[in-house]
Amino acid sequence: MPEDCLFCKIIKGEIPAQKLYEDDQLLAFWDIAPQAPKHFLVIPKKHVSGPGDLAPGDDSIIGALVRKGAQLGAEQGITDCRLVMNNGAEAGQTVFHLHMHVLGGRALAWPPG
Ligand code: IU
Repeated sequence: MPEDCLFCKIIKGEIPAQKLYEDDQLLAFWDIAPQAPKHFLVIPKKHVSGPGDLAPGDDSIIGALVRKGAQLGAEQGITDCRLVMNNGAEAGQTVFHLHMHVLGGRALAWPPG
């Protein structure tokens, strides 16, 4: 776990976040710069830098992440939502701790910019 990872610091409670859900494996919190009326992130507690850094043993984490993200979205009234992971800086990744965005509450354009 890198000392300077901001999401690891959120997990440890060293940086504040508006938490939506937490269990032993996952944490979900509202995005501080929402891009839609409802926008939260779901992250694994295990530090993985991004989708490209996943190992075969992490498959269950991703299953839980996607399933929980969709479930939380439905609970928040966005059954129709976008679940997205940016993989690498050119794809828009700015925090290098794996996270899935869950966005909804308005019509979302496709393709993204
Ligand atoms: P990205 O896919 O790496 O670009 O997404 C990172 C997101 O993390 C971005 O939407 C930020 O607004 C969000 N975020 C946050 O919600 N809380 C924080 O403390 C930090 C970033 I740092």
